[in-house]
Amino acid sequence: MLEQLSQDIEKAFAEADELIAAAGNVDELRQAESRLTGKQGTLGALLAAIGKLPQEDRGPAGKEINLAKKEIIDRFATARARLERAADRQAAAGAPAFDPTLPGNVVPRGSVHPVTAVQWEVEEILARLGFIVATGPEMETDYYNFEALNIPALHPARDMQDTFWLTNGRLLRTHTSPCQVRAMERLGPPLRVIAPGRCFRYETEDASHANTFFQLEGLMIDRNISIANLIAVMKLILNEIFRRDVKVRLRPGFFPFVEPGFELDMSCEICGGAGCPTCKRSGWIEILPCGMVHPNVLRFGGIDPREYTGFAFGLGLTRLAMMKYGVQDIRGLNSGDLRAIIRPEQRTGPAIIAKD
Ligand code: FA5
Repeated sequence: MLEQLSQDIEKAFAEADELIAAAGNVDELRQAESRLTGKQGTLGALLAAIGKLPQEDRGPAGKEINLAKKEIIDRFATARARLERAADRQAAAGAPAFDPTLPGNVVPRGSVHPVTAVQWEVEEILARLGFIVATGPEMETDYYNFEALNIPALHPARDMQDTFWLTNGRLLRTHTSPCQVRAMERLGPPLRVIAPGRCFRYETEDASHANTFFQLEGLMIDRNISIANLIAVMKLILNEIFRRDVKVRLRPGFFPFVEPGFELDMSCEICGGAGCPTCKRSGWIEILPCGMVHPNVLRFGGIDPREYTGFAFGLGLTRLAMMKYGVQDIRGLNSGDLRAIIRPEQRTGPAIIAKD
C-alpha cells in the first residue's frame, strides 16, 4: 500500500513542477498551489485516503504526505519569488531611463555677508604689506577700552562713544581700538597688525548709525613711522577696495589715543557727493579715522615712545561695505532682505562670492 502512496506523491511533485512552469504570473501560481495543497487538492485527497489504509501504515503515510506538502509549498515559494523579481525588473524597464551622466540639480550657493566680503578684501590688501590679523574680546574691560587708550575715568572723551555697561563691571567694546594695546603687549615692536570685529554703541539708529557695527583696527609701529606712511596705507586700502582713485578728504580729528588725529572721509558713493540721507546731506562719509599713536598709549603697551612711533586707524567696515555695495541704509545689512542689501546698479565692486 505504501508503495502506491510513494508513486502518488511522485506524481504530485511532477504535477507541481508542471503547474509552476505553466504559471505566467503570481496569481496563476497561487491558484496552481491550491490545486495541490488545498483541502480538495491532490495532497488533500491523499490525506483523506489515509483512513482506508491498514492501521500500521497510517502513521508513516501521514508523515510522508506532510513532508511532500512542505516540499511542494517550498517549490511554489521559490517560483513566486522568481516571478516577483521578474515583474519588478519589467516595471523598472518601463520607467523613464536614468541617465547618470546628466548634471544634477543646481543648488544655489550662498554668499558671504557684504561686511565679511569687504573685511576679507581689506585683510588681503594689508596682508600684502605684512600685517597680521589679531582679535580681541567683544566684552572688554574699562582698562583696554578706555584707560589704556589715554581716556581716564571722567574724561569727557568717554561721551564720544555711548557705552553699554554690563552688570559684571565690564562693557561691550565701543570700538576695536582696545586691540591696539593688547597687540602691543602680546607682540611688542615692531608690529603691523589689524583687528576686525564687532562694536557696540548705545545710540539711536539711523541710515548710517547702528548700535552694532563692524570696525577694522589697524596699527603699525616701527622706528621712523610718519604721517606719510599713514596716508599712503589709507589711500591704498580705499583705492584697492574701489579699484580706482577714491576722492577723500582729511581733516583734523580728536581721539585721545592719537596725536595728531585725523578724520578721513570719502565721497559718498550713494549720491556721488551730491548729498543724501546716508551721508546726512554732506556728500561725505566718515570712514577712516586715524592718527599717530599717542606716546601715552605706547607706554601703556610697554613700548618706548622715544624709540618707536606708529600710526593707527579705525576703519568703519560696515560703512565701507555700504559704500562698496550701494547699501543706502545701514539697517538693511541686518534685515535679511537681500534686495535691501545689494542693488546691482549701484555696486562698484565685483559680485560677492563665497570664499573657499
Ligand atoms: C573710533 O571708534 C576710533 N576708535 C577710531 C580710531 C582708531 C581713531 C585708531 C584713531 C586711531 P569713531 O567713533 O569715529 O572712531 O568710529 C570709527 C568709524 O566707525 C567711523 O568712522 C564709522 O565709519 C564707524 N562707526 C562709528 N559709529 C558707528 C555706528 N554707530 N554705526 C556704524 N558705523 C559706525
